Amino acid sequence: MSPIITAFEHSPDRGRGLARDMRVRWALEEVGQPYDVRLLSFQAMKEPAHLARHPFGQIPTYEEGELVLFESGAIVLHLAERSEGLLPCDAHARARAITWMFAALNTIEPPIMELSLARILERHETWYEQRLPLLEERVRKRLGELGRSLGDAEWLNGTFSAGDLLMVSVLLRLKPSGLLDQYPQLGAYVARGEARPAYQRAFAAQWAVFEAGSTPE
Ligand code: GTB
Repeated sequence: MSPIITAFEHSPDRGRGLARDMRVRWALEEVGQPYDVRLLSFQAMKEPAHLARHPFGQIPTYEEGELVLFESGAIVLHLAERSEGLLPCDAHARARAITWMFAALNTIEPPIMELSLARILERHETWYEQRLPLLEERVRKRLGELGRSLGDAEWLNGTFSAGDLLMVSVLLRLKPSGLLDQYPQLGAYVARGEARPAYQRAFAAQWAVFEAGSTPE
């Protein structure tokens, strides 16, 4: 039986692939694992059936028989550990790839999320214009450091890994802000991720959900 993931029935990102089921879909596509999707309304996400899968009532979750996981990073790590293609075999290279997974989620994603949430939720606050440069500067600092670390390499750790999958997923959230355009090397890195056939298949799958749910004008 195929594993089941959960995703938004109506994603607020309107099919742009920014919700966190996208990284799980991408990982499933990279390892060639077919999967089913349970689409949830915001209300269903807070009901007992889903809270039994996810203590915080969020998406994505992952069900594989008796095993139920939440947290997109943990799901991607689980998939990467039990398949080939997302983590190198060499022990040191594998540990470094996992380090990049944590770096994506713990060091790069938080300032990007803060900026992104401010742009969406705080736009009309009196202090928004004052706070924005501070939030952007925090993101720029990390982008500069990440760019230096990537250098001229194609991927962060030699070959493509789950570290790149999560890092590209996190950086994609910056697209609407235009900040990524100031770091051409990182822009090219993100474009390489987006060009991967597995990414394209995952994107098309979540786009199909958006299209099916949108009413024609
Ligand atoms: N740390 C968890 C993980 O990585 O899995 C975070 C999961 C999470 O934030 N899930 C969000 C959710 O379920 C969806 S992805 N939110 C509903 C709730 O908390 O009640 C976050 C997200 C939402 C919308 C956009 N967007 O519109 O662009 C992008 C990302």
